[in-house]
Amino acid sequence: MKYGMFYGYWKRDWSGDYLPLVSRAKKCGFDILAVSSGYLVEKTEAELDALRREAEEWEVELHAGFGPGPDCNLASQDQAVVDHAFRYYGRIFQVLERLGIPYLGGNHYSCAPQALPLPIDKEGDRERLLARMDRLAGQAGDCGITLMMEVVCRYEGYLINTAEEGVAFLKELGKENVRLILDTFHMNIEEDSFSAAIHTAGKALGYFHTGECNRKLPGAGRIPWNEIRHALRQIHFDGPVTMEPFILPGGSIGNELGVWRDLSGGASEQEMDQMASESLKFMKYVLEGEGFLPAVL
Ligand SMILES: [Mn+2]
Repeated sequence: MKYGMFYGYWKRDWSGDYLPLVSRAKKCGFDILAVSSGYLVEKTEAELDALRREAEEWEVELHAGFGPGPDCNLASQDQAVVDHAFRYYGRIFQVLERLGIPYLGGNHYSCAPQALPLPIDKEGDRERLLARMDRLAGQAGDCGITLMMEVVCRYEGYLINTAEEGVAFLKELGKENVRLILDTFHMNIEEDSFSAAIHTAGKALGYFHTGECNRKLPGAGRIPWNEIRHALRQIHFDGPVTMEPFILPGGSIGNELGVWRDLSGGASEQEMDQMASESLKFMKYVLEGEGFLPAVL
């Protein structure tokens, strides 16, 4: 099983400054560094090649996510927006192929509901998205990329908020290279049961995101890790597990994600790394250890 960290843990501002984080992730024990593809498409070929070399040298896998804004909304009724979205995704796929990144994770290929005029046409958007995801999956497949559609909560999405909605969408779509991401932070808001949601996702579950209810590091809060661990084992999940903690206030990350207090406890850079390592040990114990879970954080 491979474990990752989303780069935003270490940053106060969104940025494409991924190079120094490759070795940092490795030194904390992670196999994967997850980055945002929106910045990757801005990089030169030389910068991309340097990032790939760094990742190879440190034996760190790079994974990527994308959170489309309204200008890249594949469910849009505006053909110009859809054309732009396909062109933009095309650029992302090219970059991911160059970096050897096998997955593109992300919201759900629409955009956040706050970015859209009300009322939202959920049924219409879903129909439009189905047709366009079919084409997008083909485009991704040509580059060897699997699309990981993330099930997100009501504050970040409106088309797929639960595992049940995700599985129903994938069933209608019928594409092998489109799978689901479940995220404990979002599940905590939308799902009746963590265990039932994981069983509902079953084989469609390709990727798992972890974080506490307040987006602290896994193990620092009250997410029911024992229940999650049993359910993941029962469905024989063996995909990547990447944590997405956000604990630093201020900057564009803190402001966008609502981190209004210092959840790090005033941690130094070194303490941030130590906490990440401890949380990773906890995560490995959740997924692969035996016996009852210890409280480690
Ligand atoms: Mn997530």
